[in-house]
Amino acid sequence: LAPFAWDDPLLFEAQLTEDERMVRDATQTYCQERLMPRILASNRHESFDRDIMSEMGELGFLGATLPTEYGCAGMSYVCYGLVAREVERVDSGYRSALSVQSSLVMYPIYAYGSEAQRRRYLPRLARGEWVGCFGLTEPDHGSDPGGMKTRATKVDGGYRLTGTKMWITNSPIADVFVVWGKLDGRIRGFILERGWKGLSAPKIEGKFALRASVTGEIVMDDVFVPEENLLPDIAGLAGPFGCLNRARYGIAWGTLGAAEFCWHAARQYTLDRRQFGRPLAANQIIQLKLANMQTDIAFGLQACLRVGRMMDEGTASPEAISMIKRYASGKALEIARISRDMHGGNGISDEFHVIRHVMNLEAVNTYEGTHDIHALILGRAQTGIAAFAN
Ligand code: TGC
Ligand code: FAD
Repeated sequence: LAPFAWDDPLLFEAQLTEDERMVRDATQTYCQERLMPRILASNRHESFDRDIMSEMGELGFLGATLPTEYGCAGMSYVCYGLVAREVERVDSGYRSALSVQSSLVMYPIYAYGSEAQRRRYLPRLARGEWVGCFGLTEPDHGSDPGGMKTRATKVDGGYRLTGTKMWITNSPIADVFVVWGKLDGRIRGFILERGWKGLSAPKIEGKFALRASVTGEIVMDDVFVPEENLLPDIAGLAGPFGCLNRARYGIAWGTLGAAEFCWHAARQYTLDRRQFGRPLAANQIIQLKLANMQTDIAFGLQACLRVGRMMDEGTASPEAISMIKRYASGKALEIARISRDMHGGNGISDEFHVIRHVMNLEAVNTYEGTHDIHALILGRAQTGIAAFAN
């Protein structure tokens, strides 16, 4: 019989191509050598290191699935997932920066933008020279973005945009803002740039999650947006949701990276720590927890890889993506909380890193569609009844 690898029980590795393993290994080296040493201080002091965007740009992580003619790496969705997993193994905040820039800013400019918009923005965003943000959520409209109040009105040469976006990753440091607002009752996408009159992005202070990621508002007070900065090829909620599909896919992979960190930490800690004269890992209740973590992560990785292959062949549905986003982020939060408990008092110290993952994963379960909203998306798809509608 074949041997059992405790850390790869379903032989996930063997299902990757050599190129995919190379991308994963290079990412892992960068993340462990360059990101891991910075995270403790960044999280403690609630600061995002802007250099990380340039470093990720240099490595080809930003807009990685977009074509090389715009300065992007032209990677597969499976490779993008493998990158997200390694980045979030360190911190969900760093993966947030990657997801927003790639799936929520570069993707809509590529998919819905004019050729001139692609040429102006994509190469700079790919290099990390410019940072982008994505404004959909508003103070009064989170799970129901269709109710947004942000309004555009047509004026000579362009539009005037007024409204407020809330909980926007990277807005305080953004150079480019992809913002969604209603024009004649239809949702449209606009590309705004830092420094425009009437545009500001105050930081939201005091977050207990994603402290190494900067979050803010976007306040638009009658901002003039030239005609050429409207995304021409999309109208309706399908615009922002087309971007969210890709970001949610990356989150599923990423959260399993965070979960793997917490599982491995729990295993090592309980092997090393002795109570009642023997390792904690010698107790049945501890082994049960480790077995659950191992199983949930192994199943989750299989599902992510499957959906990644479907993304690459063009057969992944939004519902399949909802399923893995919900499963992976929910399981990762559960695993992080249990790992925290298994570390005893040390579990609340940031030096063991697990409590940081617990706090981050609380937010990851809320953004990009909450855990329950994804259940309702799946419920609607199998019953034909929208539980969230009037
Ligand atoms: P609904 O009637 O379902 O759909 C309206 C229109 O949108 C289309 N559509 C999609 N298109 C592509 N992909 C999808 N996943 C789509 N889902 C819906 C749909 O076909 C329809 O098109 P059309 O042409 O007929 O108009 O709309 P609804 O308002 O009933 O939707 C309800 C619900 C719950 C599904 C939806 O609103 C939802 O998913 N809410 C969650 C909101 C959310 O995810 N916000 C994310 C904000 S961004 C963020 O959190 C970034 S964090 C990033 C980080 O830091 O990593
Ligand atoms: P609500 O929609 O008010 O939900 C509150 C609770 O009610 C949740 O438990 C939800 O599941 C539940 N609920 C809502 N509707 C229903 C229903 N019909 N049936 C049953 N339960 C329901 N947004 C952006 O646009 N861009 C970003 O870059 C971005 N970054 C973010 C970064 C962080 C750190 C955070 C925390 C959020 C970010 N968001 C961003 C916003 C995020 O997408 C929203 O917080 C999320 O969509 C939930 O919306 P809400 O906070 O308004 O919660």
